[in-house]
Amino acid sequence: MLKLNLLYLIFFLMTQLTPAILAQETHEDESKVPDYQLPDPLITSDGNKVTSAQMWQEVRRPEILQQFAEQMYGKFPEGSVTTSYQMMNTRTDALNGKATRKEVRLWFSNGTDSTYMDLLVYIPNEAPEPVPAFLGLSFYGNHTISPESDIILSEKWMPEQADFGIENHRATEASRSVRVNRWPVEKIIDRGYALATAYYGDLDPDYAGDDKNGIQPLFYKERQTQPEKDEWGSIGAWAWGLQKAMDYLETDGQINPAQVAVLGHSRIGKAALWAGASDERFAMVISNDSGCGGAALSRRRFGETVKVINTAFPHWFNENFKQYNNNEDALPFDQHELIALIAPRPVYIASASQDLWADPKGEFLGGLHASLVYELFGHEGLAATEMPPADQPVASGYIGYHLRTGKHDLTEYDWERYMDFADQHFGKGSKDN
Ligand code: GTR
Repeated sequence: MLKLNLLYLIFFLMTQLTPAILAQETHEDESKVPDYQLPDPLITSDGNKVTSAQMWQEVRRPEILQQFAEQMYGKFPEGSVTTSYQMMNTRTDALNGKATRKEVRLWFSNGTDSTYMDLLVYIPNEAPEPVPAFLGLSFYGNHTISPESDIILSEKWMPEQADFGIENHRATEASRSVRVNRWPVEKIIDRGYALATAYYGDLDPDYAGDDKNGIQPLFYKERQTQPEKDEWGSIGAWAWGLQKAMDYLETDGQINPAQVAVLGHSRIGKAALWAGASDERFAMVISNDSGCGGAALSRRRFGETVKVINTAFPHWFNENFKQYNNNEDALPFDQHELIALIAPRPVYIASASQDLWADPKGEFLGGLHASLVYELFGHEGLAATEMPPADQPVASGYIGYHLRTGKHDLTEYDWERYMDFADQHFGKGSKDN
């Protein structure tokens, strides 16, 4: 008993003190940003200058992609995991008749074990089909993002959150619709877009120290108990799930698979960027407050740093990434090159003024320094060289950016900008504008 109490005390102190210790190591003070030199996306690993879009696509892009996979997000493992689709529910009268709503269960199986991800899809009834779509994962499940109360209640593990009706790590009826503020479903439908979403914990529950849950074990080779040093962590698993959702959308018929924008907030924004960088089927990528390990430059060491993120969330990136703790200058890349991997497809990066932990300026610079790759394709990247004032989006080029006034969140203001950007690039006039 005494031993158990002692263990509990150690655990308690670690969880309480670690963030405090880490916070002391960080700063949110522009004058403390060190001098740094960013790797040049347009110099190949054997020192040649990239001079054309073709050379970028054929030589340089694959090099950078491989480095991000091996050194940071982890390689997607090869293996014979198959996917099958089970249509759980369909309604054509969702949202008072405005939308068709489908719940599709994607079963992943290696022949012995299986697991699933529930994809919730809303499609506008009045827009000409096939429609463009937004695809993104949520933090608390499909039943939280919609005002409708007949959506499958997730049975998967969730982080405790009393305010959201989560008890013993499971959602309850009280969890329904608690996240509608982040998902303006009806507005998205009114503007002629479909929305597809799934719970990120269906792919990998977001906690460290257990390598037996989520989808990774389906890929383990005999006697393997955890991903290899260069294989995927949780962010890789979430990105993989987005790719599987895309596989489904390609078969749906009501959705235009050539116009799918992948979007994510915060840690899921990191996953959306990685999904869009590694899978060229995503026609647009949207990073909302993705910060460290997302759109923000690591070498600035402003707010959250590589060491801090790897310590607080050791399961997000691969093992190799830990060698860059307090060693950012040794990274073979920086996050501007993650954004460059998305070129020439449009990408939108958003920050929030009070979200200094995510380093808004570092996120802006991530976009700015990706611009020269867009220019190779004859596109303007970010249409500003200085960070714009709050609430003044810069979105005329292929890299959009805004700094929203307020805190770390995904708001209606953000969504409106993303829909404007999608209107612009998907060439659609929505019904009401
Ligand atoms: C924070 C983490 C960030 C960001 C955020 C979130 O604790 O430090 O990197 O991912 O969580 O996902 O809300």
